[in-house]
Amino acid sequence: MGIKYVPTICPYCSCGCGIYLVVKDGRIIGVEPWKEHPVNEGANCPKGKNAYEYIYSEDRLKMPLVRKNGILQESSWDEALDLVAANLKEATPENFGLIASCRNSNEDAYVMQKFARVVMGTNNVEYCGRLCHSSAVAGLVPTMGSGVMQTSQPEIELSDCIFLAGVNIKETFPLIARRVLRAKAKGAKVFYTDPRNTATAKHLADIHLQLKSGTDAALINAMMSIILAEGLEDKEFIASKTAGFDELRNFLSKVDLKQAEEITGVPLEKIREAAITYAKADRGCILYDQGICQHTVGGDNVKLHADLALLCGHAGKPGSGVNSMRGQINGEGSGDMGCLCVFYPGFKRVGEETVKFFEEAWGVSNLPMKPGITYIDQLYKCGFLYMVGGDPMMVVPDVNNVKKALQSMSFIVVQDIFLTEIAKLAHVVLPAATWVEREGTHTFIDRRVQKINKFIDPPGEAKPDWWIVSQLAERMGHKDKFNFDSAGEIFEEIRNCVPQYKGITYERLEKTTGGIHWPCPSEDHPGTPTMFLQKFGTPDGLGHFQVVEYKPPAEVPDEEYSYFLTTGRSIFHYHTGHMTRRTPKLINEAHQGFVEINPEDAVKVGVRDKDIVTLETRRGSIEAEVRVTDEVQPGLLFIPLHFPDSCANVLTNSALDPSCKCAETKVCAVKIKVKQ
Ligand SMILES: Nc1nc2c(c(=O)[nH]1)N[C@H]1C(S)=C(S)[C@@H](COP(=O)(O)OP(=O)(O)OC[C@H]3O[C@@H](n4cnc5c(=O)[nH]c(N)nc54)[C@H](O)[C@@H]3O)O[C@H]1N2
Ligand SMILES: Nc1nc2c(c(=O)[nH]1)N[C@H]1C(S)=C(S)[C@@H](COP(=O)(O)OP(=O)(O)OC[C@H]3O[C@@H](n4cnc5c(=O)[nH]c(N)nc54)[C@H](O)[C@@H]3O)O[C@H]1N2
Ligand code: SF4
Ligand SMILES: [Mo]
Repeated sequence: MGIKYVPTICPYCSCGCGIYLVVKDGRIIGVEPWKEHPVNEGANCPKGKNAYEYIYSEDRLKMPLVRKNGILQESSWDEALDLVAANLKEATPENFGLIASCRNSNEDAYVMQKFARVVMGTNNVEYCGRLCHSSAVAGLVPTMGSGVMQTSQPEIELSDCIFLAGVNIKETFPLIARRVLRAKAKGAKVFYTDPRNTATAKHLADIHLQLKSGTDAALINAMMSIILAEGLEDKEFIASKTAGFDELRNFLSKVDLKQAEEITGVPLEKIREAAITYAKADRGCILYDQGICQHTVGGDNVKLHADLALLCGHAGKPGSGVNSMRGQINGEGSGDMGCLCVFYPGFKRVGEETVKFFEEAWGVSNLPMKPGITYIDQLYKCGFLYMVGGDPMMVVPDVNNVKKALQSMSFIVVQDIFLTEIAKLAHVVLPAATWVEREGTHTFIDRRVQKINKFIDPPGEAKPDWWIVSQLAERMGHKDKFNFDSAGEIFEEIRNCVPQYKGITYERLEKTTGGIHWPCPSEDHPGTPTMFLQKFGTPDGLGHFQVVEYKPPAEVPDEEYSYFLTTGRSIFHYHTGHMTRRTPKLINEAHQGFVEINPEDAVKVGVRDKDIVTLETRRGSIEAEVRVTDEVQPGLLFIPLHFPDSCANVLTNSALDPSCKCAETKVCAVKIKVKQ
């Protein structure tokens, strides 16, 4: 057999870049650029350039594992699935939880939630979007009617003022950073909020508002108050397209700008410059991410950014809006498919009408009517857990406590491609096929649905996620509702239940490079790159202003824990690092955990580059290598979340945002000392 160049999509972040994989004798041997792909036009970040290597890692799971005499041992599929089915039959709708994966295709995710609802009779089905973009729903549904990205990636280039709110885009969405650079080349101004002086601050921002951790609300209220004082609000837009302005104006008239300067630590002149630049822009575009979300006030922060856009009329046009940057390859799709405890597929909220719709669509009765419990609650409250492609032993705050909760569960089944930290605690581990070892669709950041084809075989007996869960459903007496022979059959069922996907077919996707943006109501509809062109998605079609006061984080430094700690990402690694740490070129760039500390603080603590320090919070302690850098401001430390040996989430605070149950992983108080 000769060499084939197979077009596909990068498996990591939600940009959805095209790549060619070079395949020889059924094995991938390289990555080549795909120049015609509209998302990235042949460019890729280091992860995309090395996209496939992890799938050939020696330690890929190849057979199911069953715990016998305390040890996980290889078994047949029949033995493993019978055991899981027998255990799950003991669970009740209240004490069973299923956490689906952002690695799942839409087809996988759809079958997962159907399993939870039809077979287990529960809405306890979630995915990692809860730790990530749940605040988009809490903040954008009341203000604009939907938590999705509002403009498409290419349209960002049309903007003349881009506000990067808590998104280190240069490292986390490198191919969108390229769009920002192109907009800048045409004259756009870029401002950026982040307590760290990141690559984004250095390479993209014209104005860096280097605020203190967790003070975004004070900053945005100050910006809005300046815009009103200068008379720069968009009066016509406010009058015709919004509601609730008078309450907001009253509240803003009392904002004390000097106090805002003190709270945020940002000079007032800089706040003023950013506010005026944004207000005067023709198309202001807010791109936001975890820097404003992972807080006890994440939902409130999102509301405030929506207020700012409404005040200046920056929504409902290409290259504008308040854009939630869902980060995972299927971060949008797993939510669209209903892997959320309050939403059935198509964001149909749990309730009588929705249940009636799905009972008819699926030909079943008694679907659960009561909202389920969220990701972190499932870990603490359920006795039976089905964990698919994700690792709460690394990504959920206060890992020491998570471990205790998991160890006290009656039964855990993990479905992954590697023996992850949570898999090590499981009773049964099921081996999954990766993204190019099965067929399916994914929905990327700008609601762009793209199809990924199978072109290599999975190792050993690894199987597609949808196949595994369908087999389980069959063993639990529901074969007729899970009788799927292919991903294509599942997609047809999705099209029937999810109106936003109605007009998207496999055939259309095969013919379209770069996919189709939902909503796409019919097969002759071109898809919808920009949301809210005519009106907002709220019941009355108006944008609704919200009044939000600044509240400090749940935990701030004191005498004993005297530094702020924040956590996040590096360009070379992906979350748990289970995939990127198995990629030689990426692990060479960053091979172990580290803590960033400002040069002034390094002198105070008495540490130098590469020293090992102990970091301690009220939850636990870890060791990490020191990196002395001006990327963090004095008083702030930063740790990436990618390394189990210096696990950031041993330290983080499990305080939750009451509006969406997202955890405050962006700020807590920490102590640093030289390792004894
Ligand atoms: N390389 C890489 N890329 C990724 C991922 C990855 O793991 N690795 N993950 C993907 C996913 S799922 C997601 S959700 C996105 C996340 O993308 P980002 O949100 O960009 O990633 P983070 O590094 O978590 O956080 C962004 C910034 O928030 C800042 N920050 C901390 N506290 C505050 C605050 O109080 N206010 C403000 N304004 N900023 C603050 C941090 O200093 C950090 O630089 O990335 C996606 N892309
Ligand atoms: N402290 C702190 N914590 C955080 C964050 C933070 O910024 N700071 N960010 C949060 C955010 S935004 C997110 S999105 C989460 C991410 O949290 P997770 O989703 O748990 O992290 P990933 O590394 O993306 O997990 C992917 C898993 O899927 C497996 N996998 C890969 N392909 C497949 C497949 O085809 N099928 C199956 N079944 N498994 C597969 C991988 O081996 C890996 O275990 O972390 C959250 N936690
Ligand atoms: S930007 Fe995202 S999708 Fe594009 S190559 Fe990098 S990781 Fe892959
Ligand atoms: Mo995320």
